[in-house]
Amino acid sequence: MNLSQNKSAKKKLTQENLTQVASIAAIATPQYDRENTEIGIVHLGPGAFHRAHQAVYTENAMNLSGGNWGICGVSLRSAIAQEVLQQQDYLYTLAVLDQNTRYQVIGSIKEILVANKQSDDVITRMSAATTKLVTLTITEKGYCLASDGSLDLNHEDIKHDLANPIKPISAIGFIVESLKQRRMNGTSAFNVLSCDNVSGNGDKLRRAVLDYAEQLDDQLKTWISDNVAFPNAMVDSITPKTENYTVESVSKAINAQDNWPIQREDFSQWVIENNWQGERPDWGKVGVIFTDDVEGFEHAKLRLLNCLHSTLAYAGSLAGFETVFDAISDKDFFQFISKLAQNEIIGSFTPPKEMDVKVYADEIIQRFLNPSIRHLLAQIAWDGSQKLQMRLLPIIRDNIQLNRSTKLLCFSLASWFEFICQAVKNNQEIIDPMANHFNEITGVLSNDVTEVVNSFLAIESIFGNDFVKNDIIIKQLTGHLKEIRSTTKNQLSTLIRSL
Ligand code: CS2
Repeated sequence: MNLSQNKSAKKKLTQENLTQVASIAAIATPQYDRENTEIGIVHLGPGAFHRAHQAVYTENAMNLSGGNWGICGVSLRSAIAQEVLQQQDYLYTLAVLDQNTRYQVIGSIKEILVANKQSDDVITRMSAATTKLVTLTITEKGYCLASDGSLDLNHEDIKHDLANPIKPISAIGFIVESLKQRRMNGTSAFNVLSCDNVSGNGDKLRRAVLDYAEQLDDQLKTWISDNVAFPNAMVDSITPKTENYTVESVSKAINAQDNWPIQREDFSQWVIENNWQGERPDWGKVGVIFTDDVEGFEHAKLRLLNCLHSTLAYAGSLAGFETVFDAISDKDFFQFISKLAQNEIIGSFTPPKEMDVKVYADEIIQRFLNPSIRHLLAQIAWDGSQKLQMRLLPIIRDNIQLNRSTKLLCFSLASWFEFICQAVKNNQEIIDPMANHFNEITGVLSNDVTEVVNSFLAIESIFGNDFVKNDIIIKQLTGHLKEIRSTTKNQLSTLIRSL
């Protein structure tokens, strides 16, 4: 999205112009007294997904039941969201893309702070007694974990924060510093709710927070452990990034200039582990599921939706497709994706008892076929080194354990290898925290597929140390990589058909 192009003669979407927008019958607007609503939630990472998902559930809960659940979004690095949204009183439009597009102006975000410029303000906000809940979408890499699940004490951000705990830059550093302040001030703790596509996200975050606190103060660690809940949660809604056409079409529909609307599909799901006490918005009344078995939901979502997504992203990009819709509309890709789901993913995990997992998988593939959504494969391809650890590698491991086939899963992994190799060869930008590493590993430019596979599998922070010793996996990966390399872009569908 090029924000500088969005100059228009229209009035801006602001609190003042909200009545005018609300007069357009088809546009939903906040129904609660927004100006007198206090901030009760601090959200770390107020990107598109947060604004399309948790902020919307909170908006709907306040529309229904009120409450002081305004959100303070904390951008950890970039100031863009603050710059753009401040000018529109933090209001923005959600465009729900289905057969007909539905629009809702969201008012739940009331403030955005930028952590690397306003760290004191962030800690003040997080320590305030009015803040009851801290939620996060910081992506996989934000958890700063080592491959054994502990906090990576060698991570640059963590090293920085441990040396400067009152001026942190990482989400973990902010959480611990503000809990420390609350404890000192006699303010009760907040609960922490992770909303990332990370399996066991609450448990992983808890571990990271406690490991960090332990480095500073054992008593603080114990206090956090006794007082803070970190429920696990599964989140789902396909949210393609905002494009210039989104800005134009939304501004036209609401007859006011919205410089950063958000688009997403109609389907949305949020399942939260029911293991916490304390106040929260009336989410249960607006569709959030509270359950004891969040793991089954998490597995189903990460292994079906996200794994299939990444497979489409890498294999689909190699075949020259641009969007999820384009790739899944190809009949060979459709069949391959369905086969991968049925033969190798379903059966690798225990789904929740209320879920018919075959129907769930079919519904996901139907969601990919939504013609109103232009979800770029390039967007999904970001951060593969982190994402695949959550959505692909655990399935391969479980299938090995269960003596099940890993052939198609290895095709997906080999597609990622080739995707990275081609990017390095062609000097294209790789959006991944390990991009520098990929540019440096020797095997990446090799014509010998065995060398390529071994160089990737040797990256312990991604693959641990089991894959590199597994001859069957190595054979499948080298075999697929060879096939991919001896196939032209246009023939990749034919190759996929033969799998
Ligand atoms: C996607 C997800 O970008 C990606 O990696 O797989 O963002 C996906 O769209 C969401 O998890 C859907 O809930």
